[in-house]
Amino acid sequence: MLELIRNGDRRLLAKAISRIENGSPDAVDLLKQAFPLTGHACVIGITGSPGAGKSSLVDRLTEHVRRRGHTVAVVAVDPSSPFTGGAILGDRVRMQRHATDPGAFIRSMATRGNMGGLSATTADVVLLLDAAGFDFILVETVGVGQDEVDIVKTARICVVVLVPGMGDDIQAIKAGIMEIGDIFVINKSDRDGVIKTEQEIRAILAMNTRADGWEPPVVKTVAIRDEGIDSLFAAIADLRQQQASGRDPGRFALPAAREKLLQLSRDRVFQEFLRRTGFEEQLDALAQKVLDKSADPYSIIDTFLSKFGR
Ligand SMILES: Nc1nc2c(ncn2[C@@H]2O[C@H](COP(=O)(O)OP(=O)(O)O)[C@@H](O)[C@H]2O)c(=O)[nH]1
Ligand SMILES: [Mg+2]
Repeated sequence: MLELIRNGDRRLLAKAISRIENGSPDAVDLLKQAFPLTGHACVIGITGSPGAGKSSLVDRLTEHVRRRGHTVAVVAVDPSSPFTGGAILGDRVRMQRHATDPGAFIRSMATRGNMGGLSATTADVVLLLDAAGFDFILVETVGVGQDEVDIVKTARICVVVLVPGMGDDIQAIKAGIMEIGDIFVINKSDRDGVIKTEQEIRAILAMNTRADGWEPPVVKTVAIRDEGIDSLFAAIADLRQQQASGRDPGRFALPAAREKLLQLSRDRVFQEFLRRTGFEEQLDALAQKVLDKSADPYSIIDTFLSKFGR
């Protein structure tokens, strides 16, 4: 299957991604095979508030990267994204043109029902896309919530998209998102307040220096007019070059690998617990006992854990 995917079978790729999303057991085998083949792709996370213009930028970047002859995969984890059907028709039509391009692959993630959590699933999908041979992988996420931050941390380069006149928003998101941004974009720079927003961003950035010496640039874009995309791409290229020469795997690589192992062990031990003890089948009866107060939940778990340990 992996061989065919690497040879460009997009339908099979889409199917494999669904299997990863559904937590299907054969997905694990595929990921095992895919893992040694990863490391080629430039994985870029693009995050920011809903409506900031992430999808528009992703669309322009896709175009830009394709023009340079690179292949690109887009993963949208934004429930309001055009790819997931949440946006206006015009946006969806606009992205459609990439659908017929064999060098571009666009996929939206199901935001519910992922076994091991959304960020873990997204990381596995990115792993597969990397092994599939894409030069660039763009991951669009809404910049709210821990899941989103975790997703972006699996990217090698993080682009934070802001818009003019969002002073309060910057304050609100700076705790989570500002520290993970490698490149800041002020999109909708056709609007008022660009200078003030840039000052605000720079003020926040000035408060901490990074261990890797990188100084996050602030790039102004107007996605709807295709303005500033060259500068954004140049900033990405700069950071890539620094990363390549430094041989460092990224600020979040080690914590992400640790988290991955913890997550997998939690999932696997839990699955094994359910399988060995028959806990799930008895769940209703047990819940009733708790309601009747004929048993407390702690003692119930103790009983099952002792079964599990034998
Ligand atoms: N004025 C202006 N509108 C923009 C710009 N970029 C995107 N938009 C519009 O902003 C809206 C939200 O864009 P979208 O890309 O869907 O944002 P997302 O939710 O962050 O993915 C759409 O109506 C876009 O056409 C821009 O640079 N200037
Ligand atoms: Mg979007």
